[in-house]
Amino acid sequence: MKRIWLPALLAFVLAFGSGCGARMNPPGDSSNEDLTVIGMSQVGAESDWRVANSESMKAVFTEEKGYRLLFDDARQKQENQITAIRRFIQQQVDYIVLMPISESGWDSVLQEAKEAGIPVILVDRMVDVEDDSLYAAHIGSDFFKEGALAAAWIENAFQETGNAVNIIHIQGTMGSTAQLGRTAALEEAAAAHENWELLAQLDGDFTQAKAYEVMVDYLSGLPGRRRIDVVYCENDNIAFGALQALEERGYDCGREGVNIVAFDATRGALTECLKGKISLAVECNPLLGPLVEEVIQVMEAGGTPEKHRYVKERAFTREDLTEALITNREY
Ligand code: GZL
Ligand code: ZN
Repeated sequence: MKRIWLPALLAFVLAFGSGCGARMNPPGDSSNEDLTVIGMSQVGAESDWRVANSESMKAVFTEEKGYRLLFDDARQKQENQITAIRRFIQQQVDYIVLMPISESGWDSVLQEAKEAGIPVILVDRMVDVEDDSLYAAHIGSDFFKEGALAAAWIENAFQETGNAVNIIHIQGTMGSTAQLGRTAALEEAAAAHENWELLAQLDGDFTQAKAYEVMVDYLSGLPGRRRIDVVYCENDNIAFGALQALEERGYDCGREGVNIVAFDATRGALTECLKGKISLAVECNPLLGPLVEEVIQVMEAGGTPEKHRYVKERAFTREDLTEALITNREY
């Protein structure tokens, strides 16, 4: 037993003994120290979008391009992200890249990163902090705008009928910027259209399994078949779960039946859209790796990156799609 303490002590001294503020490689990492060390805290792997987002990051931050990427998957728990950030601080990484699962709860750990002199770059969703000097830059989507695209499509699809538009709203991870923005846009549009009926708001947590579960619960709780005009799904994986639950109960999904509106526009959703099962696929771009690298390059050169950068996004209906277009998309 006693033999193991010496190497551990040695590693500890090496890791922390000389760490008086000098940038250094993580303990036990003796490779060439001129790599830019990036501590990356990813939400998890809850959706196709998230997987594409992670792949985009790993494709950019390679050793060949001069980076050492320390990638942590938080498995959908904020406390795991906070633990990872504290570990990155201890390892004295050069940059922390955070894809925050929710907006709240970040002030203290980002303050610790600031005191350690490590810039934080936010990707995808936002954080709600008192002091916005706690992050150097944010790159993501305008989620309210995405929701507004969907609401405009619903308005256009149902304008000729004066009667009720029955909508089921399945939300993403509660408290995440994507959920907050997409929800606000629908609720604002519903308030402006007295004939829009929000039949239910269900928590789908951005996963297919949860969406299927809550949709099955909802449908089996109905006295009988109810006319459902729209199911507003806050991401594609929610749409896949809702579609499965609806079709199992004999609902016809498409322009003449239940109109499924979904966000992300991953290849899977575009395929369902081309088949006519999803009526509207609103794009949310996960390929943010190159934009994060641009921010890091600006900072490496001593510059100040723009505080917020929003990616351009559009929406697709069946008429916009072909097999070739779908095959050629990157995610
Ligand atoms: C949106 C992102 C959301 C996606 C979901 O930018 O935060 O999280 O829409 C993912 O697929 O789970
Ligand atoms: Zn209107």
